[in-house]
Amino acid sequence: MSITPNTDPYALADEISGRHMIDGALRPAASGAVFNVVNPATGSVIGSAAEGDADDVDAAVKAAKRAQKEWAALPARERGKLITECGRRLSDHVEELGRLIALETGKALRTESRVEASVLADMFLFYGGLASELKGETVPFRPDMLTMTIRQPIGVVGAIIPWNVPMLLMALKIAPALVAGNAVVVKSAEEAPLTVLRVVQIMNQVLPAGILNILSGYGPECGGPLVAHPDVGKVTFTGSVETGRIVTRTAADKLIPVTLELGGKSPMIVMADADMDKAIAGALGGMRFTRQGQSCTAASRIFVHADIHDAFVARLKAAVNDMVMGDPLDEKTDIGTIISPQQLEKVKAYIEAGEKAGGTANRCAKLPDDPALKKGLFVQPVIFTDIAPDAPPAREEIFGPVTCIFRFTDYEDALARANDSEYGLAATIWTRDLKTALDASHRLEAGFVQVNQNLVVQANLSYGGIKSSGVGKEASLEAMLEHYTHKKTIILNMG
Ligand code: TXE
Repeated sequence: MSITPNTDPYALADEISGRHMIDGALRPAASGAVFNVVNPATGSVIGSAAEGDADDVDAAVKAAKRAQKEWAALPARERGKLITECGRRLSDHVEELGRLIALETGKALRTESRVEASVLADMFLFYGGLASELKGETVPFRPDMLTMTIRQPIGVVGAIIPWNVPMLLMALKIAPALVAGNAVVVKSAEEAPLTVLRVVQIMNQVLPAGILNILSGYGPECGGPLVAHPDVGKVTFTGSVETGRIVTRTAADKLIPVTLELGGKSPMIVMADADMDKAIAGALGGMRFTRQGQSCTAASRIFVHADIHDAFVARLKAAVNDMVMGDPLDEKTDIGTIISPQQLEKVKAYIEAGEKAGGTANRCAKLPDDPALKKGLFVQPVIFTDIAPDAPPAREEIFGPVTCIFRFTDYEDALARANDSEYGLAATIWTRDLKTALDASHRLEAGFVQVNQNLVVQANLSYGGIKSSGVGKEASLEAMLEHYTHKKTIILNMG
């Protein structure tokens, strides 16, 4: 049986509203409670989500626990084939999922939402093909002994995801966890519960019931009990540093492992010898203004050599001024909306604080004048110049379309300032000099350093931060082996 794609996002939002996916079936919250899902471009309600609590968590974890043993007993390649089939089915739904996520999160369809939907399937195709890598080793010991290691699944994995790139961030967690033989219970973000529910619904056409469950609900009421549930053996979380700490404390009481992907304040260093065209394109991509800066790897601190600083700023401002803000579903739109009124207030407060601290807020692009969007959560992207390095927008994660540009003359100084952050997720350097590129690659304090380019997450490359940006890696074979299995040592004494 396969679900027919529905590219009318309003009809689809209505169709899948108000339910969790537990044990292979869409069902309402045990309490019957729901909360509204709002289109951030208009402020109108597009549907509802089940408001999960500890009872729903318990039902989902019980279903997962029941189903996991049989799933783990399947030959790994059989599981891999099913996950590959999920990837194929999801690739038939790119347009549908892209439109729904645009409606739900306000990310522009052409520049962001369709892209997220199209890379989603790839994550499942990648991990599906890695099933045969779930292998151990034999260790020479004595001729009458066989000493070996095997990889075993953890059991039930709890995955808590945010709203900024919910489909992809969910896939980074569930694809390796499922291939490794675990069952998963996902807790979606309250701001974006519908598209990920649809993804799980599509996957449940292929997977045995109970292997992949998803709950919607608020953090402390639904995410909290998921982390605390005695039958959840591992938690994987993407979100804020603050919540990451709460999740880790609960996990510590249970002595279970956690993977954390938290925030960032990623630096970009542009040397005087950089290829200006490439650096401008890199800054445009890195700032993620098309996602309203709502990205953990956003290049939110740009250090530009004094020789090229003014030209760089002028070109960057001109490029952002050319971007079109508007209805996320309109193909002409480059930049959509902020996710929620709370986030909008937070972004505005940072802009104000930066101006109070003496920074120059260069507001770029034009706010949409369509009356239908007058309640939309739009904010003009801001490029701060001449801002003090200790002003709040220069140090804290904003998660909005705000970047700070600083001038430097000395490479060592730029490097020290780039590293002067509590975060360490991503960093880029732009130069034609190989020695500087290599030196910076080694010395930049980040989990992911790129030279003269700005790639997004790749399925086969480790991704994750150091310092307050997280614990553990996602993507790649390593994530599946290290974070979703444990290594068992077996010694057979035949003497
Ligand atoms: O994050 P939260 P929010 C950063 C970004 C943003 C800020 C706040 O700076 O402005 O965090 O965003 C669930 N137990 N990032 O409030 O609260 C919650 O329901 C268990 C960076 O959205 O961390 C949601 O599913 N779970 C980040 C998820 O945690 C709890 C992406 C994330 O929400 C919980 C998102 C609890 N007590 C925000 N409380 C990135 N690294 O990309 C909340 N949750």
